[in-house]
Amino acid sequence: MAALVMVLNGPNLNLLGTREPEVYGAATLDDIAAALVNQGKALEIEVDLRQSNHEGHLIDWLHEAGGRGALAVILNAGAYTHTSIALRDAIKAIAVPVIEVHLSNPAAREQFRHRSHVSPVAAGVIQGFGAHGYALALDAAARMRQSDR
Ligand code: CA2
Repeated sequence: MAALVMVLNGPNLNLLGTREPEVYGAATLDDIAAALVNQGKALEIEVDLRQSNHEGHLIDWLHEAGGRGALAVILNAGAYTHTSIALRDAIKAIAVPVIEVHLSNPAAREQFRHRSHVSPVAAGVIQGFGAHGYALALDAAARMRQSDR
């Protein structure tokens, strides 16, 4: 059975590819999803990509990933990264490694983006590589599975 990786995206990421391409790139979330599904086939990983503008949806999906025994969650929590203790608690509550991804490099941006509530409970962080960061994260998830064997 193929391992499951859930790719969860937070607020405003539905707008990817339509505004601020100089910051977030030209790829849409559909482009990213198609590339990840394709990459996942080669790795025997089922990729389930979702986006919500609502914090509670992201929390429910993290719980779902835990319940389904996902191999990993790739999480770009958008601005909730910098504000949400509830997301941090949800990540801590599940026995699934969470790989934090950001398209931009928040550390090189405004001060309020420097704090992440996700990073201290994440398995690792990939930021600043645009849409390619998701591919790097899926590769990292696949390598986690190999190191379990
Ligand atoms: O760089 C990232 O991936 C971020 O998670 C993106 C968030 C931002 O608040 C984080 O600090 C870093 C914002 C996502 C907004 O997405 C848009 C996409 C296109 C146009 C406008 C917003």
